[in-house]
Amino acid sequence: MEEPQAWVPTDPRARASHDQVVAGLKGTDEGGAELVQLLSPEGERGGDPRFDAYAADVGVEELKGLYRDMVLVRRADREGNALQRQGQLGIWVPLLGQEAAQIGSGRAMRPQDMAFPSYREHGVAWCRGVDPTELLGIFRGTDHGGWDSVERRFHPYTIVIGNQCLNAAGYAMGQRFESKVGDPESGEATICYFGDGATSQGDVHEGFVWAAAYDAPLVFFCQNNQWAISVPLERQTRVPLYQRARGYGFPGVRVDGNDVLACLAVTRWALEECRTGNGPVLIEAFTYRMDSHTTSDDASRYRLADEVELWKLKDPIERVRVHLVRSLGVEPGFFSRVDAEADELAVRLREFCRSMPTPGPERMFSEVYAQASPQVDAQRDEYLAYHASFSDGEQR
Ligand SMILES: Cc1ncc(C[n+]2csc(CCOP(=O)(O)OP(=O)(O)O)c2C)c(N)n1
Ligand SMILES: [Mg+2]
Repeated sequence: MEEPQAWVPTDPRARASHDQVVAGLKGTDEGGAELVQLLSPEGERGGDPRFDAYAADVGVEELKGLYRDMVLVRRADREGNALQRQGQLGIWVPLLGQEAAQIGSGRAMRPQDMAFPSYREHGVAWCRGVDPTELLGIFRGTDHGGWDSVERRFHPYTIVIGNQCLNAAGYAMGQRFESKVGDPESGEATICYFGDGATSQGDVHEGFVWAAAYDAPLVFFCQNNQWAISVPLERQTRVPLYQRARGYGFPGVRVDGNDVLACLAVTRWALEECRTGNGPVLIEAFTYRMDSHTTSDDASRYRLADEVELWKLKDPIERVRVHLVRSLGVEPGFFSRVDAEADELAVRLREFCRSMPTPGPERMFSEVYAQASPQVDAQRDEYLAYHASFSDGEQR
């Protein structure tokens, strides 16, 4: 009698290969000897001779502020996920696990600095004063992000992988050409966010080359969350990503991306370098995406649960909470108040999302250009006439 055959998926992407599993595990190492860390996963404060000065002013109140930022941003993120599951959003891109990288670097910016995000930077948006409700339209498919990118100094989200590195390089070159670089107080700098997978894109390479050739005041902030959807870090590079900067002629630093204090200090240093004319700089924030790539992805198909469990022990929020309680004697009342604030934010987000108006068919034409365009106006009129031609008047 024949042995029953094991079920083999016809689509090879349906199951992680042996190589992928091994590569995924290798991607979870500790970050190496050069990792900059000021707060250990156990909540113990360490030191770093190069970067200590950049966190010296962070006392208990400032640390409480960073903790609050991370808790609120995580809550907004979890609500985004839930709203997608409830059918209120088309998709959500979770930041779970990357709160420290985003809040630390986001709070390092000065008002005059400019930021170019990818699509996962909800924490950086928060630091730039973009309310989480303003992100919802992107994921509900009703707008491309409602904020004024010039006023907030925060560019629209970029979905095309790595493309924002070119936009940021051009912007930072402009800052240099317009002599906005040099003064340690009023000088300007730009920060550009991208992922580990993006480093394999030509746009990122070109951004590195142009920024270096023109001494642009640009901090390249790579959140290495170990995965580019189902592709592990080992498929992107043979050397740690921060070491790539050397080949372009500028410094690269690897920071513990789950350590908000270290991310704040290293990014302050990098922005100062850029502001005073010593840019560009590459920061690799060594972190982990604890959720799936998006709500359309199922990470359990390509990575082991053990890996996620390992990274939960390095949770960026928990280590700050432990430090605040054990070393700085912060009372439980503070944590309850932050939790209550997170609950209020969640209610506000849900109510806002459910009451968002559905735009009419003219909406997709109304903000293509800043000024009226006869071509777009003609396309709009034709489209509206087509809609009006349905006898039941329904928009299709
Ligand atoms: C130019 C381009 N190619 C492919 C995609 C599809 N895509 C979306 S996200 C992604 C992976 C990006 O990984 P990474 O840069 O590590 O960022 P992460 O999502 O992990 O933050 C890919 C390939 C895209 N959006 N743009
Ligand atoms: Mg990634």
